[in-house]
Amino acid sequence: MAHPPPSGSVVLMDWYRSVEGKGFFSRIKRKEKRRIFGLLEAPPIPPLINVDTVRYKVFLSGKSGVGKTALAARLAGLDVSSVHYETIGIQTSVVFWPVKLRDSGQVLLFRLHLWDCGENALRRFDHLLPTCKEQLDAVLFLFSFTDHSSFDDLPGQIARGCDPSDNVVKLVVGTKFDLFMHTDVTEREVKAFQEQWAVPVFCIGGDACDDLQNVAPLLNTLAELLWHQDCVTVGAVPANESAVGDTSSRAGH
Ligand SMILES: Nc1nc2c(ncn2[C@@H]2O[C@H](COP(=O)(O)OP(=O)(O)OP(=O)(O)O)[C@@H](O)[C@H]2O)c(=O)[nH]1
Ligand SMILES: [Mg+2]
Repeated sequence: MAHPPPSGSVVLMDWYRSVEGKGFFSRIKRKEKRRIFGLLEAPPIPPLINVDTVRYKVFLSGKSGVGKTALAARLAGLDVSSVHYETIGIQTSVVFWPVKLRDSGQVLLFRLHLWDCGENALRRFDHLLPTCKEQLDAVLFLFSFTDHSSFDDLPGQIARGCDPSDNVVKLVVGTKFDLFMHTDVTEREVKAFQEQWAVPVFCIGGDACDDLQNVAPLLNTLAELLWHQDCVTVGAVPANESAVGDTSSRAGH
């Protein structure tokens, strides 16, 4: 994977708060909550508005109970179950997320197809992981702040989840950040991991109310990395044009 570009260098991170941004986000909302989109559905965009839709497949990886299904629900703006129901196969969902590119001012509608597979099902059925990895664009590697073994497992997860030569975008998400009384992973460890692996790390937790600002840093960064990766693939920007160091600013969101 190419080095991640500095945060906010490709997409406008706060655009969703602007008057123009709110107009676009109203297309993915209904009565102030996010709309649920089926696999064949898309937000209604009037024909005169010039917006391209770009499609990506995103896989959620992590130990059972780490919070993959909860994260998928959070990203889609849905309620999160407070009970752990093991996901018994592959569950997919669609998240639409508009962004504005910094350089061209073009608005892109990201269609993120999230693939969430129960970890125990993955171990039981060998064909599931290859299916999840087929034509994959990005992986969200999850660990839980309340379970150090899930953090220790990250390098193994990254090795299993993608091949070194692929162009898959990688992002790490630390869940249960709200359970600080039970935290088992220190910020110093997270920072050291970020520096060693040059992968952005996001901290997630708390009420999953459908507030865009809860998910905007993660979804904007995911969109930014996916778009940058595509530009590198077609040769529009050099692979290592940008710095790696900026990733540290992302932890703590
Ligand atoms: N407090 C808190 N609880 C969380 C968070 N994320 C997930 N949980 C809880 O953790 C439990 C497990 O979450 P799931 O999303 O079902 O776990 P999973 O990774 O999908 O597990 P499998 O489907 O078995 O692989 C549930 O009770 C969630 O409510 C979080 O950020 N904070
Ligand atoms: Mg699950």
